[in-house]
Amino acid sequence: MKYLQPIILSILIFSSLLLIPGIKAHDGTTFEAYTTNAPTIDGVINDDEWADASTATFSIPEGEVTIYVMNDRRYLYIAAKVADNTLDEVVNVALDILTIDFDGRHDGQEFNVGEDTISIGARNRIGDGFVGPGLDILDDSQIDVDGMVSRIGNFNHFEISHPIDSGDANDIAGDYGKTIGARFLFFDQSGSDNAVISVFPVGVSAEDRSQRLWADIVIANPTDDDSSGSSGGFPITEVGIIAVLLGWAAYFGSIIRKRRN
Ligand SMILES: [Ca+2]
Ligand SMILES: [Ca+2]
Ligand SMILES: [Ca+2]
Ligand SMILES: [Ca+2]
Repeated sequence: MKYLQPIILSILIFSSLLLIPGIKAHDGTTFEAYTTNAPTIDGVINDDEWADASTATFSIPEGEVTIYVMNDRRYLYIAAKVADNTLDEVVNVALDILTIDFDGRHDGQEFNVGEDTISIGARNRIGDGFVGPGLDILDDSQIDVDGMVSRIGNFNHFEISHPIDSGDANDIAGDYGKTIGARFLFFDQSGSDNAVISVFPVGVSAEDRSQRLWADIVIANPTDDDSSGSSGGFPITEVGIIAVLLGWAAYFGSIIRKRRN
């Protein structure tokens, strides 16, 4: 059985390589931002409401795209300001769409069965789907997406929200501090002869299933105090008990004084 030893050894080395975090190399972009102010999902990216977000800017054929990512205690918020000369909305023929595909397991492997994908398109068509058994995208039975898009100047503004943990097996199951892989797909079908799909991170393809070079989203830890229950100093109940005790002390004090007189 001596010949088995090199085989077992190489299996051990290979599996330990798989466990080294550095191996699941994503592209190096990390979005991580907490906000205490939930943005209004109305298809208008106001600088104020997205001031806390992590951003990335890159070029597409028609100009620039800026991506915004942040989370609060319940939701992941994503927005994109996309240079585009039209907001196309011919249903099923020419739609401008923002799609985000997730690597929920953050394994950097393949975009595979069960993984989460969300989208917001022209006419405010929202999508919450998953990779089906045939590797096609199917709709979730539980839709956990809110989103809107509008056109401002020469830009399309996409805003979308998705729960950190919806409880749906076909969605990301995030938690504070957890890292999730993501790629952002921008479908632009300006005119019938000019369909473009731009992808972030740059260099990632829309067709390739490999998640190796996707970006990272870290679900940021809350920076605000959870002030429910005991708000700084004395909890309400203790203040109440002290007030009652002082009241009784004053009452007995007055009785004692009366008896002495
Ligand atoms: Ca808004
Ligand atoms: Ca367009
Ligand atoms: Ca869902
Ligand atoms: Ca989903």
